[in-house]
Amino acid sequence: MMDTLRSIKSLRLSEYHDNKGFDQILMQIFGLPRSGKSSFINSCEFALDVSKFKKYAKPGHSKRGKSAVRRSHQLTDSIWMVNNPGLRAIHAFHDGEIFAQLGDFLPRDEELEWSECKETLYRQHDRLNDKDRLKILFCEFIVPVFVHSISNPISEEEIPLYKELLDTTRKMTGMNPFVVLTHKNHKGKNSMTNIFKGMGIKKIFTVENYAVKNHQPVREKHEEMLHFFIEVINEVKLSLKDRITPKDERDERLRFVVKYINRSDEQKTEEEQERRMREQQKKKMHEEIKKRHNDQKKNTPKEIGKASEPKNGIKEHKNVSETSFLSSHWLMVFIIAVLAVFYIVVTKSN
Ligand SMILES: Nc1nc2c(ncn2[C@@H]2O[C@H](COP(=O)(O)OP(=O)(O)OP(=O)(O)O)[C@@H](O)[C@H]2O)c(=O)[nH]1
Ligand SMILES: [Mg+2]
Repeated sequence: MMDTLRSIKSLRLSEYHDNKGFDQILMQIFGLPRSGKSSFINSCEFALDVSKFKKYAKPGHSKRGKSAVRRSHQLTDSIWMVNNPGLRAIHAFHDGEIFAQLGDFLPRDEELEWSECKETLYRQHDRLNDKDRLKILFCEFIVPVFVHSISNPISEEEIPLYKELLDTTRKMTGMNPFVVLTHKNHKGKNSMTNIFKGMGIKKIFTVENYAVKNHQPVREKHEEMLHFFIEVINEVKLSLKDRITPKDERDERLRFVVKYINRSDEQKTEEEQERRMREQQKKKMHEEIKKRHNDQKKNTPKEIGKASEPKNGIKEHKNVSETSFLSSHWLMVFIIAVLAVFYIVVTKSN
C-alpha cells in the first residue's frame, strides 16, 4: 500500500515523456445532490494523507438562482479534484451548465450567476479565431467522475437520461466517465453496477466513504481510494497517445459547450420550420380541394344535360348506331310484311 501511495504522490505529469503539454490531471467530480461527492473527495484526500481528515467538505449548493460554487482541491503536485454541483436533478442538464462546469469554463471557488457565466462563455467563443487572444492558463487533462449513491435507485424511465448525460460528457471530454458508487454497503450494489455497465461505462468503483462521525482509517477503504487513483492515472497515460494539445482540446470543448447550449435554440428554429412547412402543405391541399370543388361546380349543368347520355363517347356512338340499326331493321321487316300481305291479297283476288 505504501508503494502505491508513493507512486501516486510522486506523479509529475509535466515530466511524463508523452504528456503532449498536459501538466495536471483534473478530476471533474459531478453527480446528483447528496450523492456523496464531497465525502468522496474528503475520503480521497484522507487516503492520500492520513493526518488530514477535513472536518467536512463545504456544501456545493448556493443561493437559489445562482450558479453553484465549484470547489477545487489539490491532492498532489499533478492531481486536482473539482466538486461540480451543477446537476440539480437528473432531468436538469439540458441547459448545459453542467457541461460548462465539466469543460472547466466556469470559475473555480467563486460564486457567479449562470447567466453571467454564459456571457463570458460566449465572449470566449467569439474570440476562438482571434490570433491575439491570451495564452491558456490551464493545461489540464480532464477526467470526468460521476458519483452516484447506491441508496438512490434508478428507474427504467430515468436510464436514458443518465445515459444521455454520460454520453454527452464522453463526447465533450473525449473520455468515458469513471463512475463511483457510494454507500457500498447499501443493498442493490450489483443491480446498480449493471445499470451503469448497460450504459457503456467501463470503470465502475464501489466505495464506502469516510464520514465526519466515522473517519477512523480503515485499510480496506484506503485501498479502495488508492485503487481508484491508480486506475485514473493509468487511463490518462493510455489516453494521452490519442490527444492533441491542451489548447486545441480546450477550444474544441468550448465549441462543443456553446453548440450544446445553443442547441435548444436551434431545435426551436427547426421545430418552427417544420411547423411552417406543415402549414404550407395544409394550405396547398386546401386550395387543391377548393379548386376541384369549383371545377365540379362548373361542370355540373353540363352533366345534368348529359344525364341520359353515356359518359363514354365511344360507347355513346355505338349506342346511337345500334339504335338506328335496330330501328331500320324493324322498318325493313315491317315493309316486307306489308308487301307480303299485299301480294297475298292481289294473288287471291286474281
Ligand atoms: N453510509 C454512507 N454515507 C455516505 C456515503 N457518502 C456520503 N454519505 C453521506 O451522505 C450524505 C451526503 O453526502 P455528501 O458528501 O454531502 O454529498 P454531496 O453529493 O456532496 O451533496 P451536495 O453537496 O449537497 O450535493 C452525508 O450525510 C454523508 O455523510 C457513503 O459512502 N456511505
Ligand atoms: Mg457536497
